[in-house]
Amino acid sequence: MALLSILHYPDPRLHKVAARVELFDDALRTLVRDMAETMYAAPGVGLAATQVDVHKQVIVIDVSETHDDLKVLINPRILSTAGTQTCEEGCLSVPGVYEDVRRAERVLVEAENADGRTYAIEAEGLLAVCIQHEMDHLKGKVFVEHLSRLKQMRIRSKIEKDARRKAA
Ligand code: K1U
Ligand code: ZN
Repeated sequence: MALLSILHYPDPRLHKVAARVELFDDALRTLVRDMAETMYAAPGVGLAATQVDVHKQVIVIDVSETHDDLKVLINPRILSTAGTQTCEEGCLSVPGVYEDVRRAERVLVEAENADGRTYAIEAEGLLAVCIQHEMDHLKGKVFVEHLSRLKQMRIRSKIEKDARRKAA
């Protein structure tokens, strides 16, 4: 297994649109294992392949406290949504930034697992938020892009300031 490097906003590679997975082979299963290891080590509750510079529709999520409920979503598609919720989100690609984002409260999602079997997940609460956040990554969208222009400008200045401080 291997820890993968996570791209940091505003890296333009975070805006690439991920391609559908057509081949469910050992290379895909290795990617899934490495992504899960990277997510748990970060630590985080989700990770999209885009964030590790692999532009395929692959997501790993585990919102359990015990790290024993890994969900693998390949080629995810939302079948239906209900309600709205506002939840504070973070992102491993935007370290140190936490902001409220409004999303659907419940989602019904269909996806393939690492063996290519199609299954459905009905999610609510943090799992629903996390699925929507990670699906945004696959479309090239980072959560800060849900915020106002002013907030985005403040976040960019904070990131630039942090980078200057780190380089000094
Ligand atoms: O996409 C990512 O960068 C992962 C992100 C997922 C997420 C979290 C919260 C709301 C929406 C999406 C994270 O995992 S950020 C880190 C985090 O939330 C966390 C870290 C350790 C323990 C619990 C949560
Ligand atoms: Zn993220």
